[in-house]
Amino acid sequence: MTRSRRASARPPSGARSVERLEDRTVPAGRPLVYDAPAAGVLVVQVRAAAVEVVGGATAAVLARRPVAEVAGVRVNGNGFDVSLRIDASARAVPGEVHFDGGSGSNALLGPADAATWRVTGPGAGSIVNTRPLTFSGVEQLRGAAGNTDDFRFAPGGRLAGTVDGGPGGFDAVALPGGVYGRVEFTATAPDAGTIVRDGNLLTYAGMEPVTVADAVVSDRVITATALALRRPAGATDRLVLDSDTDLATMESHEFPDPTNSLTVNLGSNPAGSVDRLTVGALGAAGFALTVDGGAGRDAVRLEGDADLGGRDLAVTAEVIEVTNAARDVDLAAGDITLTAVGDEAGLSAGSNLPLDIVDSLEGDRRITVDTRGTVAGRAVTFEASRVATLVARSGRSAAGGRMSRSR
Ligand SMILES: [Ca+2]
Ligand SMILES: [Ca+2]
Ligand SMILES: [Ca+2]
Repeated sequence: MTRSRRASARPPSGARSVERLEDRTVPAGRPLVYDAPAAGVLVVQVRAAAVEVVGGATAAVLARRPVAEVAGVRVNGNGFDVSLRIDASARAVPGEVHFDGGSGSNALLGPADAATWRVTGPGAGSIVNTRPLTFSGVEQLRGAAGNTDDFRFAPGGRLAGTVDGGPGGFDAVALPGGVYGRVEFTATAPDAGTIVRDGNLLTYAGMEPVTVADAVVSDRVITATALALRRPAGATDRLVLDSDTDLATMESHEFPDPTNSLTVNLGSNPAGSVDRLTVGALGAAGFALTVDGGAGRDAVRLEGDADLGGRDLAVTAEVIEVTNAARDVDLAAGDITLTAVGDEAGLSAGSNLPLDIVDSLEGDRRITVDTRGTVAGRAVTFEASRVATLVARSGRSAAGGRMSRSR
């Protein structure tokens, strides 16, 4: 039961002044405290006007007290590997629900309805919806399936394990605020990856967009495949990296311009595939831009105007294009270095040596610059070359190229 207090009448003249209080609810009972006796999954819920702690596997009621007699719930992991699931009905608990995982490995499993999570310290934070729910000593956060989970990590927010949005629905990671020297984002699956903020590692899974809103970052490094770098519509100081194919290899990643440099690593892709990055119109951008295709075949296309304000532009990929069928492309930067190179190991020389190295090997290292546009820099360097490691089978030697005998 709750009651509200307020001072109603103005005090008579000369009487002691009485301050008018806001309406407030005051839980009438005392906290329901449950210390886990063993590892396992626990659930906090409200059933039949009672607050319950039940076993996740057995649904056995472990603790129960009428709602009217409860002022907050505290579940202690008590040193065990305990996970706590918050049933949506727990919003009817009077007062605060707190889960202290303690020294064990602990997961907090969110409610089935929409939840906004705030992680403000190491393994600590809250779910802020209609009822406050706080947690500490927690290693894993997991949202429910098919809902909206919004995870917000403050600059000091850390998690030793994984933050998982859960299957389906629309779940997001946001990293609002903060000033960082270096932020590294690595996509490991369409909905999973890592974010390292000055050494603070965050591992995520089951997410749709990832946004790093409002953070000030000097050097930003992003490792992900098959994507486009562009400005959101109407924006002049924000960027979006996202997949440019139906077969998404990462989720959308939006962030403010870094103050010093942006590095995009396309990473290693398997033989027969091509990592493709399209760089749209960046307009005025005051950061150095480095794109490195990494291992595997890579194609980078610069198809919009960009002025890096005297900072350098460097692109390394097998195929580099500065072109746009619809318009001129004007690039301005400090040093501009476009390098179309790539090692290709294990190419069989067969039994017909010497190879025609020019025709066979150089055809797919290419830099294309549309002459309608301009490429203006302090030093502009284009290099296209290929290094092949030939594998001879019968002791013959290759003419040209680099040779190794691996079998
Ligand atoms: Ca713990
Ligand atoms: Ca979810
Ligand atoms: Ca690659």
